[in-house]
Amino acid sequence: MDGMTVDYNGLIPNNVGLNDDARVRKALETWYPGYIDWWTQMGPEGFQDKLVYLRTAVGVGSEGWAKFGYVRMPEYRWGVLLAPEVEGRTIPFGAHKGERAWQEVPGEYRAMLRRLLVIQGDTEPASVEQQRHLGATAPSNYDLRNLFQVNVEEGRHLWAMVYLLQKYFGRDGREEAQELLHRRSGDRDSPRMLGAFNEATPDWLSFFMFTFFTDRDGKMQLHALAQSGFDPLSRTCRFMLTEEAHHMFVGETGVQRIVQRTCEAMRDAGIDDPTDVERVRALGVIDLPTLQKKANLHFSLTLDLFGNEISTNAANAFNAGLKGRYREDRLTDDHVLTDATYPVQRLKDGAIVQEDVPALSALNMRLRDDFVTDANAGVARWNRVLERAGFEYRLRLPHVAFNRRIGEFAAIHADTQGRMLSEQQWAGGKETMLPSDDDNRFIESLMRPVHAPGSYADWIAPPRIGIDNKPGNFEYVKIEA
Ligand code: BYC
Ligand code: FE
Ligand code: FE
Repeated sequence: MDGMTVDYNGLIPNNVGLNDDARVRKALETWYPGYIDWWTQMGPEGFQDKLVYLRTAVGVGSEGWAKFGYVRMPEYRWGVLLAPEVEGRTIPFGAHKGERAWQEVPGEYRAMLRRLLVIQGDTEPASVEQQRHLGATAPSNYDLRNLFQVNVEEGRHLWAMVYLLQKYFGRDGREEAQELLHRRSGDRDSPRMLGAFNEATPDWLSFFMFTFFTDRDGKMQLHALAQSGFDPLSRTCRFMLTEEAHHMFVGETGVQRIVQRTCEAMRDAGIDDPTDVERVRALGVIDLPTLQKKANLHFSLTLDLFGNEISTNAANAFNAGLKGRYREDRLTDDHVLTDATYPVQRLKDGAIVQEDVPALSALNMRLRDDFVTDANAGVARWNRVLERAGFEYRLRLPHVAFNRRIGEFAAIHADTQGRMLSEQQWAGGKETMLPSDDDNRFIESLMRPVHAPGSYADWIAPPRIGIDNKPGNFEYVKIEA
């Protein structure tokens, strides 16, 4: 096998030569029934027996890596896919910079690496659990299919981490792989590891915001891990990123289509003031201030996923050569950073100030800043819809101190502009910045399923083009079959 094509002959499609690796193949085959149990219990509710037009990876090269076809989700071919090996790759950063990339786990960093894999792995099934009820209220057959595509790929991302754990971490790895199937999003006794993955995703606006913001944390973290000196991790993440692009597409275009529909409805009704919430809602579309509040919520929850402003974990992972920066290979500094500083927004004597701190300890913030830049580009594309429709209203990302539970700003209240608020001001003003019960009830009232091919719920515009260039009335999920 050349490593570019995927072997589909065994139970587990792969391009890692599982056929010749009896130990790992057996470990994965032993894990498989538990995975299917988890998928059946915690994966998409309903629709498991329906044919869904899904893409499946058939190769890992940059062109034509996927094929589309109807599959029942439990029969999806989840596989182990690594991007092609780069000949002579060296460790791109940290204390081991320039040494040959590791093909085996460096003993001294075993625990650190295992922790990174487990945290990464834990988020993947968590998101599937969070999204499991959404099929019942999908705004179209097209959106239903996209939800399931994201879900099966997050399932595959779990496989990706489980493969690394089982291949490189022996018994500990097998135990961690079991634990990944046992924790549950939002569970009191055995929750998922990171905060945002224990929140509910109750409606489709939340889903689109989640895939826009939270999957984008996935993108940033995967980029940082794709730089890893541990080559199997790098190759795994590089391939995961090709799938991740679709998740970001689903989120960005989902919100964009909502904005578009709201603008059309306001135009048709002669509404010039988008903040006239009652009138806009009476049209059966989502008003822009509520979209803004949902964005505020999901942005702030996602910022928490970047960890603390100052982090020795992050410095250690970088020094060790395990987790790099976003596009480390395109940066032009020394890639060691022992003498560098980085500006970080901090809380000092009760005020938010920018402070230069040692760059190594600020790596979480650097990645978070790259995330904010990346997210802002998407927000600008939403705003172009508003601009074209002739509205002055703009969506914007809130200040990083707003609504935080991790890091320095967890200790204070701030508004979306970063102005500090007293407990009382926060309690009084919260509902103007975050979705209120009333807002959530309104969104919920719109969540009625539209499953007929080519039809769309009234609050969302159809996509410009179909998946795999299919026509508008294509039946992506065969509801009757
Ligand atoms: N919730 O030194 P610090 C994705 C803990 S998303 C709970 O700042 P560090 C996806 C932290 O664990 C990408 N606990 O931490 C998206 C630490 O605990 P210990 C997921 C938190 O390590 C959508 C302590 O606080 N991948 O793929 O620098 C759908 C000290 O903090 C949180 C990764 O995250 C939190 N939010 O940074 C599907 C990559 N934040 O060890 C999938 C791997 C911090 O002292 N993970 N803590 O007990 C990492 O690189 C790092 O673990 C983190 C945290 C960036 C998450
Ligand atoms: Fe993922
Ligand atoms: Fe994703």
